[in-house]
Amino acid sequence: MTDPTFQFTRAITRRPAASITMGLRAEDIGTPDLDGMLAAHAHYVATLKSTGAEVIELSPLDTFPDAVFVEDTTLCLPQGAVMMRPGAPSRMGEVAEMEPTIRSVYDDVHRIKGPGHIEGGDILVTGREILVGRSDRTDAAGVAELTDIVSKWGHTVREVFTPPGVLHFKTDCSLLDGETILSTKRLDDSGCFEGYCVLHVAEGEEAAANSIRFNELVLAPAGFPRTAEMLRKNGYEVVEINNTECAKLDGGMSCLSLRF
Ligand code: CIR
Repeated sequence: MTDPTFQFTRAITRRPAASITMGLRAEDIGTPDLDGMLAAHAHYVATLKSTGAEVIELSPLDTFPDAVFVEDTTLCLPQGAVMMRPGAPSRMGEVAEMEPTIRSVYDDVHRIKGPGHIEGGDILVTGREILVGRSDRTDAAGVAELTDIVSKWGHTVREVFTPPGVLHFKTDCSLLDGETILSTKRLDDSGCFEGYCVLHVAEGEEAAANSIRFNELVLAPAGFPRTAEMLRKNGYEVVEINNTECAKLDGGMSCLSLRF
């Protein structure tokens, strides 16, 4: 039987636009280089495809500098999809840009209407529940509206908290299989993963926590060798992808695709 938390037949990505230099960032650590980002993005897409999945590759959207981070626009579940309502005002319009593609692949599509906000980066779907991290981008009203929608599909939502100063819940964690989570120690210390099997990223390699399990592979950001080795020792097949340019905009592996 397939496990919908990490076995996927499709993904949606969007190529980075020249306006990526204007993307949001918590701290300025340098302007992202478009060519470097395009090369890493191509490797990312090729890796998803190498597992046999179909990847719908959307065109760059110059009007929305952060549109490459498609994960924040939609929650994709086996039963249907939910269009998000980003907490970042400059990202709101990305949702309408994504909706026609989502409607072309899903029959049941809902929208977070507001007034709350919620971004896909704050949502971790595990084998037993949906964890939603309140953050600067996701508020209680957004979590409540999502809960109303997905509980009709039989899902349980648990509200948790993203550590202060961390952009999204999944900036600090990822799902390795239905029951196993890769997490920073600081997030795990909050107690939100009680009952799960948790693997910690190596100390000083916190940015490696934003990885993704996609079919037989774990896509991990390059440059975190101790975490990659730990994952391999635990039996995971790891592909390391250059994330230097996306990291300048607080982005990582999960942000770059919708997977279903
Ligand atoms: C932002 O601040 O919204 C973008 N620069 C980065 C979004 C990363 N998305 C994600 O973690 N899901």
